[in-house]
Amino acid sequence: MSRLIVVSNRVPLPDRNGQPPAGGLAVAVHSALKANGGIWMGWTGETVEEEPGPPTVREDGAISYVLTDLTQRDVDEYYNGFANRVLWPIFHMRLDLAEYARREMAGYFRVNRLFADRLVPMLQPDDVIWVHDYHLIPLADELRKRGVRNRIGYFLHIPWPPADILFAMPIYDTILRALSAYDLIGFQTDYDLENFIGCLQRDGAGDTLRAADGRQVTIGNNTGAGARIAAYGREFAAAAFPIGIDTAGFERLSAKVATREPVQAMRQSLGGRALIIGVDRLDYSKGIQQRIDAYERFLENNPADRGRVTMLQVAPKSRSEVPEYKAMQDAVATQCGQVNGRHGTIDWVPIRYVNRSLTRGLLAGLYREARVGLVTPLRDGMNLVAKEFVAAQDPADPGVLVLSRFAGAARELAGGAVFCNPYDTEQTASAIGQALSMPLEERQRRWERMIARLRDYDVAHWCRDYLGALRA
Ligand code: GDG
Repeated sequence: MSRLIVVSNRVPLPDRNGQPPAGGLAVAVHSALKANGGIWMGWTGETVEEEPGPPTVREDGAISYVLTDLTQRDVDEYYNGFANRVLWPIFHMRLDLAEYARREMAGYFRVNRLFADRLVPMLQPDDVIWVHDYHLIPLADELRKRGVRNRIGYFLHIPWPPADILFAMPIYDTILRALSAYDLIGFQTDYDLENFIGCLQRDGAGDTLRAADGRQVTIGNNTGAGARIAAYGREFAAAAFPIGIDTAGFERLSAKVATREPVQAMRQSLGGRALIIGVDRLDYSKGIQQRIDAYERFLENNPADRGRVTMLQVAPKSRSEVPEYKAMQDAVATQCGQVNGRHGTIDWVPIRYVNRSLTRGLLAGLYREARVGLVTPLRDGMNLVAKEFVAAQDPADPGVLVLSRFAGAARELAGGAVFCNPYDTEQTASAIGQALSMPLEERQRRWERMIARLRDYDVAHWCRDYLGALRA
């Protein structure tokens, strides 16, 4: 079988023993690369003063890791600029936070050209190329301009917005058109796929939108939803591939660490109180502030529960060079302090806030300790925390997932999670109450529905499905 070439902004490098970093995507893609050999290319995460020299290549068996440096200007314009101050907010429907700068747009395309220039000399004619995420949308188009005719697939990890949102972005049409250079575009859910097709239709590409085999374009029911599309003079496929986690691995990990010291210490410190847990990169899309408001409302509405619950919010810093993220960091810290000041007593702290990263093992143990997992993004491509929380539960006494209906994961976890609307403080507060008082039998029934899905469609399955469709 042909080699696989993976391109993403950052590359999860294996450790000295060749083990990929823990985390579903890295493990699954690593094993796909190992199977037929290949390359994983991306940015080192380092910046250099002058134009970056040739990429660093690290060989590990059949896999070559190819890493390129970027200049500070590249990082400011491509990464902190257009990717994280335009594409990220727009795709998460935050028009109010998008900051357009022509210079940054130009930098975004310049770095994509740099990636293309680096990649072309390494390619063999039958290599299959898989590009990841919003940082690299124009890459296939740049490769085509350099004569590359290989199969090229793209997977978008974040949501695709409706036309009225996308069209507010200058050069939205260039972005839309660039995607037609791929052979397969993967989205997290059928809702994203629908939005994407809606954008093509509204952009006038709809005249040529039809199934390539003459059938109507069809979008099905999430997994398996797909369409063949002819637009902008090219034919390509687009489909939903909801990303999973390493379910079995996470189940084992959480059971193992449950008896370890840090998790035991946490249990002891709770003194019998029910734990409510939230885990997110500190990002405005995750609805952390709305969640804390809802928790406070829950405390106000249920005086008897004060002193009987503890919320733990883990929120490692993220993208701290982007102003909106820096501001949010201060806002969340202030908000936690205010809730604790208003409701705390001499022997009870309502919210424990950890503004740094914990180890994966500890997280797995804490999820298992929790009675409620609060996952309340305002918009999220998938949200792996929701899936990890479910996989970490003790089958004999599972906790309850309270999940925003605006997370991609809501598509698969319907029937198991308690849904909430994070914009509705009162409703989210009652969802917390419902989760805390849910009888064991109902908790088990809901959990079994969710875990069955997660075991069946794990990250390895997702990876096979995507690559199967791309190679087909
Ligand atoms: C993007 C899309 C999509 C978090 N805190 C710690 C920690 N984490 C880990 C979680 C989880 C991962 O980070 C976060 O994944 P999410 O899916 O929740 O969110 P994004 O980072 O925004 O990811 C998202 C995803 O891509 C995959 O396609 O689901 O929608 O936005 O695995 O456990 N890990 C450790 N310590 C922490 O403190 N070790």
